[in-house]
Amino acid sequence: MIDLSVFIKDLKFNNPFLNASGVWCTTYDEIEDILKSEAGGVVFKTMTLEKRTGNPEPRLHVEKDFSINSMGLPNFGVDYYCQIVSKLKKYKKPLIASIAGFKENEFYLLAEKIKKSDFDALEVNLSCPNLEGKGIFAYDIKTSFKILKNIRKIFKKKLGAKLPPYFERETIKKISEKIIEVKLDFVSLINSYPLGSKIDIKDEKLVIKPNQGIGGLGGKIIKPISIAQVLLFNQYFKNEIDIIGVGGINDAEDVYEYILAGAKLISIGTSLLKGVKIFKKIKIELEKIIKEKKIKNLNEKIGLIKI
Ligand code: RRO
Repeated sequence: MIDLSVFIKDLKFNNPFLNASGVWCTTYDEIEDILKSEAGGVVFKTMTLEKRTGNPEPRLHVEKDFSINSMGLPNFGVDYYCQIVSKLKKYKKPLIASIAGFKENEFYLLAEKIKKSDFDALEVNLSCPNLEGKGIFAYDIKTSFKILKNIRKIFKKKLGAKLPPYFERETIKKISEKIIEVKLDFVSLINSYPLGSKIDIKDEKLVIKPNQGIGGLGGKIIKPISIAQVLLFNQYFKNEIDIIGVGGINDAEDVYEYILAGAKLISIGTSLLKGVKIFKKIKIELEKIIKEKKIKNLNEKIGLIKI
């Protein structure tokens, strides 16, 4: 038996595989499917204070190498998730809440509710690309860190942030330093690339409807973007903050690449759209790689890229 377990501080995951928030994690049944699968834990759909139906359809387009979504945060509202989380404790896997506010104060109200619930960890989603008329919080660094600093005072369990891609090394250095200062436990890198679009030339139409047909880009084609973010953040974190790598993971070679770049856990988004069997496939493949490479534990390879 190969030991795939990993820890974020004292929170144990039997293996490093999670879903990316948003995929297969909105309804009770979907969340339970993930917990019954080979996944090491579950991240819930990003929740808001009130229930939301999200953006108009069509709002998701999937192809072999990419997906474009403009879901617009459909979810049942924080109270629903805080209620069902207690029933899901029996699976004995980490249960991670994901929250997003439209205004600063909403983040604090959400964090207070999560604090009183049975969630094991909280991911603050600062990077939703699909809210009409709203920017991405994470690109407003001052407000983002005010929010994270205040949530850190409220929420004492494992706390992380979901970030978008950044475009300059200096920005990543500055943000990394602030994350260490605020004492986050983890970051998820990255949310979907914010501006993606596709036109179907047959009917000369945009494939998704909301936001001028432009939405978050995910899947295989964003993997190099995400790997570079993980490499840079890991370099600046100096082992103080754990990284969850997200973007274009479809097999165990992708997982291994993220581990070498500096991720401790990985989340699967676009490839999970076809169902939770992906977790078993990736686990079997990863065990094979570990045997072939004759390593004892994945932890010994985190960030150990040769230059
Ligand atoms: O619901 C969405 O439109 C959505 C969210 Br909250 C997110 O964080 N990332 C994404 O690609 N879509």
